[in-house]
Amino acid sequence: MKKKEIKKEFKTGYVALIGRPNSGKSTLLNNLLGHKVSITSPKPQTTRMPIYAVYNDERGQIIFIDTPGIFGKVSDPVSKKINPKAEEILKENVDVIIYLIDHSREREHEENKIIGIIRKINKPKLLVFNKSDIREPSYYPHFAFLEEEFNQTLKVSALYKHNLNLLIEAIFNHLPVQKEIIDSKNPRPTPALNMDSKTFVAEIIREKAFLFLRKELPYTLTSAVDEISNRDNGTTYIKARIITFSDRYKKMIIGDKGRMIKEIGMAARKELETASDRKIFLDLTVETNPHWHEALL
Ligand SMILES: Nc1nc2c(ncn2[C@@H]2O[C@H](COP(=O)(O)OP(=O)(O)OP(=O)(O)O)[C@@H](O)[C@H]2O)c(=O)[nH]1
Ligand SMILES: [Mg+2]
Repeated sequence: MKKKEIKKEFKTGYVALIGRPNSGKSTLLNNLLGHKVSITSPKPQTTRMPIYAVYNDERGQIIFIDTPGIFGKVSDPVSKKINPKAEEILKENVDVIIYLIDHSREREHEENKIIGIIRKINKPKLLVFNKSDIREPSYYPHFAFLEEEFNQTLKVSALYKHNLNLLIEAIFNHLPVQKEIIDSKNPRPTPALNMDSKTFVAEIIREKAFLFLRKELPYTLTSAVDEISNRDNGTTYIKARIITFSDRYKKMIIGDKGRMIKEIGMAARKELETASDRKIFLDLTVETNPHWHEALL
């Protein structure tokens, strides 16, 4: 049998998004793809595990890997689990590295730590300054010395989708010519390659908890979905939990007269209804488990 011919110049490969927490990696991924794959929030350490998602166009196929932000100080048990993950990804099968920098933040030891990690890797690297919509403060000159170490430098705004087409073009310029890795003709059940529906819904709930809860509370919690079922009356029933370290946190997440958990649940439900175009009944409770972080992969 004749082997499937590789389309000329069709390029594919794995592209890792690396950077400090809050630099905008997940926002960039969602807006490059044009749909939500990875949750985002103004709080650092929102992404807790690498997320794989596919971009396809006539030039080829990019498998993006969103990673948890690399941070300097590691003290709590959740951070200890999350922090090594991006570095582990870089040791895997990655074809291009995108180092995303928020130019509106000073270069401190955290950023220097990431520079040290990326320097050791001998692969095509793109230096991407994000948040170009922010004029001041700006610390571009702090990072200018890096330009010669990278294959290409770009300025983008992930949030306002500025220059994202240039970024895709730059990525394709550095990917190898080879046939597609993921079958693009078969529609996928979930937005990310490595997330099932329950995990994706749990992530949406966690995002809303990150948005509404103040201070350190987001770092005390995780979320889990136990059931998703389509009912005869046309609604989808979802049973989910927010799990936190102690009863004290549980009380705060529930809030006065249950107001906080109601707000989190309502925001999650609205987003899920828009995404699925179905009416959702979200049964959301809060529970205490001081050991939940041990299950983090
Ligand atoms: N002004 C502006 N804000 C942005 C831009 N990109 C991202 N943000 C904001 O920056 C914050 C962090 O974005 P995320 O995408 O969650 O950042 P991240 O790098 O994935 O963070 P971690 O998952 O914690 O590592 C959010 O409030 C975003 O809305 C941008 O281009 N301009
Ligand atoms: Mg993220």
